[in-house]
Amino acid sequence: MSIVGRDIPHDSAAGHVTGESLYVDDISPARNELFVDFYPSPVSHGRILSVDLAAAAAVPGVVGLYTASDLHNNRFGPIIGDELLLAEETVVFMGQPIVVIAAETKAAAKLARRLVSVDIEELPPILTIDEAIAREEFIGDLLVIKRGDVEAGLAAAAHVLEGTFVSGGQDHFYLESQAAIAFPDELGAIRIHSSTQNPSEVQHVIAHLLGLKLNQVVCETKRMGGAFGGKECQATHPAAMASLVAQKTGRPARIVFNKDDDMQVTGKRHPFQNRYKVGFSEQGEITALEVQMFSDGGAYADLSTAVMGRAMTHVDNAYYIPHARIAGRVCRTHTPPNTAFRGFGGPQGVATIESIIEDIGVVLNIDPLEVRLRNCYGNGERNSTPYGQVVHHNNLPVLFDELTRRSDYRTRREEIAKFNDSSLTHLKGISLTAVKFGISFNTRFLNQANALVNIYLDGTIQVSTGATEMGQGVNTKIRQLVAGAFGLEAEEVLVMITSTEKNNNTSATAASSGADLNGSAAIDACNRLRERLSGVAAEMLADGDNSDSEKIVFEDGFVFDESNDARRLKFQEVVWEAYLRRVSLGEHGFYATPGIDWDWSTGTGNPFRYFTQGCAASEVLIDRFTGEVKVVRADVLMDIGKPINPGIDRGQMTGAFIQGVGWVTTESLVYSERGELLSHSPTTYKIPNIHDVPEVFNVDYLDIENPVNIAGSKATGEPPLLLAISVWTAIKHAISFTSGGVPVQLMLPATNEEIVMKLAKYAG
Ligand code: LUZ
Ligand code: MOS
Repeated sequence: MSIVGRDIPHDSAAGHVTGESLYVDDISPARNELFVDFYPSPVSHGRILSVDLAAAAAVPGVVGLYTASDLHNNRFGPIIGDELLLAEETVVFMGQPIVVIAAETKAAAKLARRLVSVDIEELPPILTIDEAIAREEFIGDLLVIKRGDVEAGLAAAAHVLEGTFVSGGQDHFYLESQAAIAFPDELGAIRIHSSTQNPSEVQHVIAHLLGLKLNQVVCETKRMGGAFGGKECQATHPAAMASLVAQKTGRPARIVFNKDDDMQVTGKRHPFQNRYKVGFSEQGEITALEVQMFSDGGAYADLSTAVMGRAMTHVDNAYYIPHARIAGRVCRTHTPPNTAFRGFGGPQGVATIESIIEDIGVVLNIDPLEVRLRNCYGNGERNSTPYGQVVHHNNLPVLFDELTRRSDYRTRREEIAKFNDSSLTHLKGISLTAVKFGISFNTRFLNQANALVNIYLDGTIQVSTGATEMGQGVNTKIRQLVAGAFGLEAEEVLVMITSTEKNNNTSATAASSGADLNGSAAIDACNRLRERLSGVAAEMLADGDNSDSEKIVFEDGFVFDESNDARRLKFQEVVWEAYLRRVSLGEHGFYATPGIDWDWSTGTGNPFRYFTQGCAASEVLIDRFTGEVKVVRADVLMDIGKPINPGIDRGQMTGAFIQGVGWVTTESLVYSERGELLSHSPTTYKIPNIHDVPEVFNVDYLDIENPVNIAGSKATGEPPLLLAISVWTAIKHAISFTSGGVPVQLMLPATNEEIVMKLAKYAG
């Protein structure tokens, strides 16, 4: 049986548990190494009048203090290039770095940070989406996707519902904070080890800011202790600070953000405010949808316009909408630039339509599941998205049907109505929602990857790709794919450290596409190696006769002719013979996702290679007096193709769902009126723990081959997070028992406080 599709353990599972796995801050200190810290802006918006570094410079052990003028370039950014590494005349968010500090010890750096004196004239900050809209402070262009005639669709509808969906941000809360260590190399070069999803971008940004050529900067990434999108772009800042110090001092320099700094100065998931008008029939069939989406981009563009694009292409979710106008605008505020976060705008789009559907159910007094089924994308008809991509191989109808049955949804919904009638202390709610997540970067050129596969003389293999391991198991999947290509056990293959030295111009490990892209590139290399080895093996097996390399198979560590498997060569023997014959045992592979295109000038295209789909049914129990929520049961069912490693995908489904539960319930970012993040540690920012895992939690997948992706698999990193929206809609369902037939306007996250306030409001 092939190693592909088998449940082997994560290649670092043991190391994660024993502590042997190395993270950036575990790398033994180099002789001469410096600690790097920075002075953060104490205000959200202001004009810098003067910077006085004398007192900080006098601290024993302080080696250097650097400001914007010490950089070759200060301006960068992944899409728009509007970002400054170090503030110049103005500061635009609280925590914005102004001075980089290099010191012999952490204590000296800390003291210097206290003694830096920056005189700032405080200016009024824009801290909310509403203020930004009022002042017309936007980032990028107005984005529009439209189909059909929305006005006519609304006019013809039996019902029109208007409302606003509001969601808050979310901190990535990776266990390993942002971290990097920079080593000066000969001839001005820099070698950097960074906790980044995007080594090539770290390379690019450092070269640009320090005035180096790209070939003078090498970025390596062994692994991250979680990332979740937070290290797709924002790992560059600490890496650049450490590199600046390495360049200026000629000494190794390490920076590791502490948790409070990390939470206060890095961007989050984008808050959204989506204003909508939806038209629907008496039976709940959606005829038209108009949505104006606003996101809080923070002070700089970062990836905000791409995040908005994904939000806009996901607001349809599982549902066919004949007439649609979807507009998106990124607002500029004086908060840290918001960034990629697992789902990348998708959750904010999907939550909007799922909320709308919940409300349609309330207005029509029917089960929202009936509304979902009535509007679900079809097969062969009613299956084109508002942006024109057809949903092929649509498994949503099967998923809805199967999960409704497996979760016993209908019976439980009836029981919940009875329970709510009789309980004076508690309310229950249940909801079954779906996800259809588009797989591919919505920026076309990012959908490429390369790989290096080297076979050694003992028959073992090293593979290197641009994929970065953040705990998600991409290395294990690539290991299985490569081992499978040669009929070997996983142990014969090692996935090596990610480095820009081996794989050039790589994309971030992001958009759930790490294994798809890099696994495909690795297999491309393996295919050519196998062809060459087949030629050698055919000659070895032919004993002077004509050889047929087409018939050579690699299985269980052996190489043989499928028409005559009596004679089997050990893989290692063939490798050795190839070496003696001077046949190359190394190969470079490449993959570019075919068939994708996108055009913002029309808001149309086929941005996604395929869709990962799923459904979840969640039941909540709410304490009427405290607003406390418990998810008592959740059932998750997904189409994830043929998993390369079912256990790892199950882990992704489980973890993403729970991370989503945090987003929709407890993870509330609280700011002061000056824009200071007050909830910047685990004591004030509540992520889910083991007690928040549903008592009954069924996670499963349909075993359906995906014809358009590597080994028939589908991406699983982000899509399951969006299924936690069923917990939030279940809360809406519970509260709707008290709202007297009126749709429940609920903030996301639905914190205990939010729930209590809504219950109080409806109680009068
Ligand atoms: N990053 C990106 C992403 O640059 N483009 C995307 O479409 C995307 N999607 C999800 C996560 N990261
Ligand atoms: Mo991402 S949100 O870095 O896939």
